Amino acid sequence: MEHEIQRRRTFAIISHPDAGKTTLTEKLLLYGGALGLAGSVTARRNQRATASDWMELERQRGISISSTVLQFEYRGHCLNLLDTPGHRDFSEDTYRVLTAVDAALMVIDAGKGIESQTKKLFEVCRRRGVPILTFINKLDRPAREPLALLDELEDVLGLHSYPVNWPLGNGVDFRGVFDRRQRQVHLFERTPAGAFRAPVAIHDMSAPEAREALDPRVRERVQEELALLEGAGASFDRAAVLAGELTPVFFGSAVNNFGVELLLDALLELAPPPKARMAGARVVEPDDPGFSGFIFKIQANMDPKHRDRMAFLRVCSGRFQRDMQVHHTRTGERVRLGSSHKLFGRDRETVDVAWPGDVVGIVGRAGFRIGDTLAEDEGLVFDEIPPFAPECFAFIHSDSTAEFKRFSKGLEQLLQEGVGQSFLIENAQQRVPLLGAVGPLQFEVIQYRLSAEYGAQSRIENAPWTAVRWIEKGVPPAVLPTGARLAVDSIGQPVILFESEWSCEHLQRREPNLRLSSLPPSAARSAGVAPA
Ligand SMILES: Nc1nc2c(ncn2[C@@H]2O[C@H](COP(=O)(O)OP(=O)(O)OP(=O)(O)O)[C@@H](O)[C@H]2O)c(=O)[nH]1
Ligand SMILES: [Mg+2]
Repeated sequence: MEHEIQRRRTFAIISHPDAGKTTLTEKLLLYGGALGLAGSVTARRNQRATASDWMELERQRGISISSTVLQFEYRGHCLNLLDTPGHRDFSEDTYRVLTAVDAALMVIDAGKGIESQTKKLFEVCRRRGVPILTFINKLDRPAREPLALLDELEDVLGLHSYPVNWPLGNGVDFRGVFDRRQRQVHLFERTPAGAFRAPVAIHDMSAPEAREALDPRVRERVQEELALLEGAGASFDRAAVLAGELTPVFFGSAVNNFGVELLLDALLELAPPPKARMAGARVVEPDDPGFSGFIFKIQANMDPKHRDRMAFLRVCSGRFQRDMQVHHTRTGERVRLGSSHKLFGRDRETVDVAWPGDVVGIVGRAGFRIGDTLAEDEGLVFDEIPPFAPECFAFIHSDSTAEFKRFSKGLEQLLQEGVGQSFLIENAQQRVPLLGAVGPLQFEVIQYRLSAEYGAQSRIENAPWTAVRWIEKGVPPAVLPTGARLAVDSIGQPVILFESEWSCEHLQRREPNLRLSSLPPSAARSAGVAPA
C-alpha cells in the first residue's frame, strides 16, 4: 500500500479564464502517453475536441464549464489530473475540486500576469495549505519581463518563487528554456499545430548550437537575468514548497508543447503524494488501513450512451475495492459500492481497486450528496465542503405542460449536482422555482442542459435580488427593507432575499435580535427542488 500511495499525484489545474488550462491538460496527457494526438488537431476548424472539455456547450463556446478528471500513468507514477473551469460563474465547481487534491498547478498568461480569478483561487489554495506549482504560459506571444512576473507573484499573492527554468526570449524570438538545476538549454522546434511532441535539443549554454539558436541580444539578456537570480541566492527549499510558501515556476507555451515535458517530470518530483486529511478532530492518514473517502462532485449524463449520475469519490485512506460495503455516514446506511469507474474525461472504465489520491466515479447511488463521507469506520465524517452563497437569482419557468415532468426531473437532478440552489418565494401566486447561482452563465448552462439532456425547454426570468441570508434565530419583522422578500430554501429553511448587501446590513442594524447567516445552518447540503 505504501508504494501505491507514494507513486500517486493528485492535482488540479487552476487559473483565470483562457490562460490555457485545458490546452496544458491536453499536452500533459500527450507527454504522459495518454493521448496520441492532442485534441486541437483532431478538432474541426474553430471547434475544439479536447479530452477534458467534453460537454457540447464547452465545445461550442471554447470554455470549460465543468471540471474533469483524467487519470493516467507516467514514469511509474499514477496521476489524477483535474482540469477546472476558470470562469467566475463556475467557481463553485473549482472550489470543490480544490478540496479533493493534494496540489495545484497555477497557469498564468505571460502577457497578462496575475488576473483576478487566479488571485481568488490562489487564496483558496493558501487557506487549505495546498502546494502550488506555477506554469507561465504563452511565451510564444509578446510577454512581460519574466522578472516582473516573479515580482508580481510576490507582490500580488505574497508568494515566494523559485524559477526552475527560464525563458529564452519571448514572442517570435522564443526558442526554449534554460533548466537552472541541470544548467542546460532546451531548444524547441515548433510542430504543426502542436499536435506532436516538440523535438527538443539539449545543450550547454555555451555550446555552439545554443549560441547559434539565440539572438545575441536575447542571449545577453538571459545571461544577465540568470546572474541576477543566482545573486539573489534564493535556494530551492522543498519543505517551503510543500507548505505552500514557495512556488516552483516553469515557463513555456502549452500550445506549442514548449516546456511541457520539463513540467510533467517536475510534477512527479515536486508535487506531494496524498496527505493526511482532517475529519473533525481526527487526522486520517492515507495509510490508515480502513478505507475512507468523500464525494466532491456529482455529474449526470456525462455519457449520452448511459444516462446516469456519477458521484466523484476521492479516496483518502485504505484500499478501495469494488463491491465493498461501506458506511454512508450522513444517512447511517450501509451501502455496497458496486459500480466503480476510473475516469478519463467522459470515458470510463470499471475499476476494481483504487488507492488514496485516486478519484473513483460511482454510479447508481441516487442518495449521495456533495460532501458525503464513505468509510469503513462508521464514526468518520470528513470536514464539510462549504456551499456557496448565491449572488445571482432568476425564476425558471416551464411553459409547456407536456414537458413539465421532464423539466422537474431534470431540474431536480441538476440541482443535486450543485449547479445552483433553489428557493420558493413565500406567498407567491405561482410556485415557480427561484434559482440562485454564483453567476448568470450558470443559468444558461442549466437551460441548455435541460434542453439537451432532458428534452425540456425553459424560460429564465431574471430576479432583482443579489444576496440571500438564512434566518438562524429570531422572527423577521413584518416590514422588510424595500425589495426584500421572504422565501424558503429547498429543504424548507426560511431565508430573506435582498436587493443589495446594504439593505441586508440595514435590516441587521434595525433588528439586533434577528440572526442571519450567509450560509445555510443545516449541515445537510440543500439539494433537489423545493417541495412543491
Ligand atoms: N499563443 C498561445 N495561445 C495559447 C497557448 N496555450 C493556450 N492558448 C490558447 O488560449 C486559448 C484558451 O485556452 P484554454 O486551454 O481553453 O484555456 P482555459 O484556461 O482552459 O480556459 P477556461 O477553461 O475557459 O477557463 C485557446 O485559444 C488556446 O489555443 C500558448 O501557449 N500560446
Ligand atoms: Mg479550460
